[in-house]
This record gives sequence, C-alpha cells and structure tokens, in this order.
Amino acid sequence: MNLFKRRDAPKVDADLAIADARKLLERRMAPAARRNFLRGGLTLGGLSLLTGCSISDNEDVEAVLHRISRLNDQAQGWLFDPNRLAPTYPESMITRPFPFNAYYGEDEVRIVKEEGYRLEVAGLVADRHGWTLPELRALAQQDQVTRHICVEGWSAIGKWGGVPFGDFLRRIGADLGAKYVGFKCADDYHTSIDMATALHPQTLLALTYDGEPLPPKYGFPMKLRMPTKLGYKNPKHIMAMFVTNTYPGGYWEDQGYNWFGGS
Ligand SMILES: Nc1nc2c(c(=O)[nH]1)N[C@H]1C(S)=C(S)[C@@H](COP(=O)(O)O)O[C@H]1N2
Ligand SMILES: [Mo]
Repeated sequence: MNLFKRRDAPKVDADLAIADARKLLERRMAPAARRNFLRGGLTLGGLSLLTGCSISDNEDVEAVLHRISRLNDQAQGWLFDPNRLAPTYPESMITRPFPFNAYYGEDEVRIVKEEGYRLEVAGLVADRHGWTLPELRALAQQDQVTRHICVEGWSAIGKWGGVPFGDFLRRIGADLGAKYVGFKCADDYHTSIDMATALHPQTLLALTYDGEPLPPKYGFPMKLRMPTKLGYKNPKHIMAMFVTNTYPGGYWEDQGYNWFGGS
C-alpha cells in the first residue's frame, strides 16, 4: 500500500494516489456505503471531501496528495500487526548476486572504516554511549533469510545477521513509547521508522550479509534490515540513530515517497 511507486516521478502521481486512497477508504467503509462509492468515480475533489483534506483555492494538488499520504501513513500504522512475521525462505533461494542499490552508482559506495567507528546514539535514550563494532558483535545475534522489495520494481532474497533491534533499544534504555527512530548514514541518506516496526521481532541491526561482515556495497558497518518495509526504508552505512517524537522524514520520503513504506 505505497502511494508513490516510481523513483523517476519526483512529483507524486495523482492516479496512483487516488487508486491507493480508494483502497484505503473502501476498507474502512460499511458494505452498503462501499457499493455506492464503487459506482461513483473518485476524483481529487471527492477524495478531499472524504478524507477531510480540503482543497482550498490556494492549496495545490501536491499539498493535498501529501496530506493523503500522511493519512496513508496513519492507516498503515493502524493496520501494522506487530506480531505478524514476514515470510522467511530457505538459503537455497538466496538471490545471487544480491542486487546493489543506492541513489548513486556502485563505484561511489561509501567506505566506512571499522577503526574508530562508533554508532552514535542520541535522543530519548538513557544510555547515549557510542557503540564499537566488537561491542555490537558481543550482543546476542540472529540470522534471517527474507525478501527485500525495492519500489523500483525488483525484489531479491538475502540473508542478514545481527542484533534484534528491539533488544538493542531496550539495552540502551530507549523510550519505547516515543514515536520515531531516525537514522543518519555515511552518505547523505537518512530515514526514520515508527516505533512499532523498530520493535518488530524481525527488525535487525544487521552486521553481516550471507554470514560475512556486511560488505561496503550492502552498507558496512551496519544497516537496519526490516522485512516488513520496502527497500528505501532500510538504511545502510548507519552512523547515528536517535529516538524522537518529532517527525524526522527521510531522503526519499522528503521527495514524496510514502513515509510508512510498509510492504
Ligand atoms: N545509506 C543508504 N541506504 C540506503 C540507500 C542509499 O542510497 N543510501 N538506498 C535504499 C534503497 S532504495 C534500497 S533498494 C536499498 C538497497 O540495498 P542493497 O544495496 O543492499 O540491495 O538500500 C536502501 N538504503
Ligand atoms: Mo529501493
């Protein structure tokens, strides 16, 4: 249920947004209302009435679509089941080679050195000390073979290992009632996620790929791996994370990609 599916369409796509909003609204309607609704065509104007996102004279379509996207975030948040697990796969199904993707080419992959590296921890947490990689490797680890889905139209199965992120958040005394966890990366990437997903049992602070330390192209020294979210929500080369109640947005999210980004 993602509003904005195309990377090369920086402006939000009205048809996609309407189709998506329609699905969303239908789900929340009584059956009788749904029949009427399906008979009539849905327009941006109609949508604005239904969602309470009014299109005033000086508010452009872009702004309305943005508000619909935020409504979509809220609905996805409500629909997200913190106990439902994403599918896992046998190792024989791993996609080889696993695709590389970033907002730049593979020849520009950021090289982060292990020496001197410390994962910065900030915001609503009790213990803000920075973590070295050996310290993170000493915590209990978990492996998963899951599917990564990119909005650019490909998906691939991979194997990641690392620290269950919920364990890490509890360990650092994070405010688990806060709304967001944000991430800053070694490139100009940044993103943020909802706390329910941060605490999901399959959300991993991934230190390995296919049993080896995460190679630079897949995000050394670490990435956040979430099989319940689309590829762009999974930050690579994490340098800092913070817990906050202030909406942090993200690299693609600020350009119109849906923020919740669940798959
Ligand atoms: N730091 C950083 N993280 C990132 C990106 C990026 O450009 N920079 N791209 C995202 C997107 S759109 C995808 S599909 C995945 C690709 O991860 P992979 O190279 O391991 O396949 O990384 C995500 N995380
Ligand atoms: Mo992606």
